[in-house]
Amino acid sequence: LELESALHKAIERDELVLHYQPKIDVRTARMVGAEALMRWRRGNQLVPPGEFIPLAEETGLIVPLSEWALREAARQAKVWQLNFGFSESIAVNLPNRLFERSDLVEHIHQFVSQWGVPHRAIQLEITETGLMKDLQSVIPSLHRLNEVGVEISIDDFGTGYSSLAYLTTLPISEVKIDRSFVRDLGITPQSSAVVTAIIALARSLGLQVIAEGVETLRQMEVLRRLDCSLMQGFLFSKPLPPDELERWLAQTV
Ligand code: G
Ligand code: G
Ligand code: MN
Ligand code: NA
Repeated sequence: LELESALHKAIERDELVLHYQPKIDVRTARMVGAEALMRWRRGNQLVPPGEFIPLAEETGLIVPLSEWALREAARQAKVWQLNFGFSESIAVNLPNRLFERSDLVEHIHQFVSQWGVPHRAIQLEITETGLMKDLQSVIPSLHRLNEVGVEISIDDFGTGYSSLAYLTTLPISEVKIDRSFVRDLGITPQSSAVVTAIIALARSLGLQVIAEGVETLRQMEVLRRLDCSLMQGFLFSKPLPPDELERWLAQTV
């Protein structure tokens, strides 16, 4: 309960921060976008999302928290646009209950207008499991977001048993191969079979495909051989505070 009221105040007290992990195109070794990951600066501690997102979801605080993240990502995109000519998108993780809200598109419109960035400055990640669980209530948002130019990426892909038939009807632009398959690449034949299948599926649907959780050169090489050149992971960079992302930002122009 104490944590809950502290989290409640965290937004107004300006205790939340976004860290950013670059998405890399290994063909050029350049950043092609970044994923925003929330942290809570509590006293001199930096609390990772695993320790407060579940509570936020239970208590409903996830709604103002997510809106804060969207607004902050739009602001950051503008700052990087001005300082570095940044024109890629920042991916924000949203739980399905946000996609179920009919005012999601209006909120995003408000934030990007406020900061004067295009809608495509914001990309949204929804987990495959979340998507499939509430498919019917999430679909209207996906279409409306797609219409205004906000791209949707399916996070943790390969873990959620989604129906191929459904996927082809959804206005999504990217799938992120789940870290668990990437981890076992070059170790178990099953993992490379799954990754090969995901890449083939994504290609045939005209989707962009990115591998997350890339930690070793070996994994990177296997992925390249499978014709997947977009990657994210500790091999390239952990999630960084905004000022430390500058090394990558300076390369995007
Ligand atoms: O950064 P870290 O590895 O601790 O993130 C753990 C999990 O928290 C990840 O699954 C990530 O998607 C999720 N997460 C990080 N930031 C946010 C956020 O802003 N909103 C939501 N809903 N989840 C987030
Ligand atoms: O669920 P989601 O994909 O949003 O999770 C993002 C989380 O994954 C972040 O907390 C981030 O710190 C973590 N992460 C990013 N790169 C790597 C990596 O290479 N290895 C591992 N184990 N975790 C990573
Ligand atoms: Mn994610
Ligand atoms: Na993920």
